[in-house]
Amino acid sequence: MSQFVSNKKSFIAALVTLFLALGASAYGAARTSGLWWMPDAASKSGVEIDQLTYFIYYLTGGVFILTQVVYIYFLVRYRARRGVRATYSHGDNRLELVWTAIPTAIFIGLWGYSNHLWWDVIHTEPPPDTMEIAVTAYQFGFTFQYPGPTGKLGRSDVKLISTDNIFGNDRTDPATKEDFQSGVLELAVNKAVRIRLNSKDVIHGFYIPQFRIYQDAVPGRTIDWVWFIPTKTGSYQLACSQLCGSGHYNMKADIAVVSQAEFDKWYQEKVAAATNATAGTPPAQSK
Ligand SMILES: [Cu+2]
Repeated sequence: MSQFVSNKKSFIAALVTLFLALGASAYGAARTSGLWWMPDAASKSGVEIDQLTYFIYYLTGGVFILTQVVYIYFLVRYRARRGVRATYSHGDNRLELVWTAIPTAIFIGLWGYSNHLWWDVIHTEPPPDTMEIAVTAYQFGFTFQYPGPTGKLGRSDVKLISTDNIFGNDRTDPATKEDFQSGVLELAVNKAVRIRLNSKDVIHGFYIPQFRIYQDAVPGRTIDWVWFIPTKTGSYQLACSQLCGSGHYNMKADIAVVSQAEFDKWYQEKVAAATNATAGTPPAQSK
């Protein structure tokens, strides 16, 4: 019997070790903040979304602790004891009303708060100087298209999306001719960006944890209501968050949030390279 128990113990120990070893490698990925918490918010609406998350977290955490304390107190205080008769209670309507009304009021308040926040994050029009960037998700990557010097992204249509026209550009629109493409999502800090999101094939996810943004890219549909303001310079990763095929695990793109001056320099280089390519001269050196 003791042999059996000892075998069982070592088996459990081996399992725990295995899980810890697997867990350690899963956490080997680079992180920008603590191990057990969300990465630091790096967008304006991300900070607001975090405030709502923390508010709900501390509210429900407080209620949890309070109810558990009362629960344990009652368990101990009214435990079965020799010589003490149990009493039967029919309940109390006034109490019932109170503990139904308070949570209801809290839930309605949370609905109002989150609805207001969501309106601010998504439905409000972005500032007038917002740059629109087209994003196409495909098996297995993301690609970006920026507006040319006039600042206006050319027209596109999902019906025109094909292998040679991954953004579905409408080539009859003159603005399309000056658009240029990039494999990196280069953004200027504190400058609003609106994305025009398309998928070439299946459903993908446009997911940037640090910006607290997640939006599906759906084939046959252009999604143009997501906008955000990056607030911290740095390198981030755009990841696909919808299981979209065998290469899903590696479907990602780099995001570089840089100063306005650095962005302008990058933008000028890209525009010059695109112009030279159209003119038939070799493109200038660019990132
Ligand atoms: Cu994907």
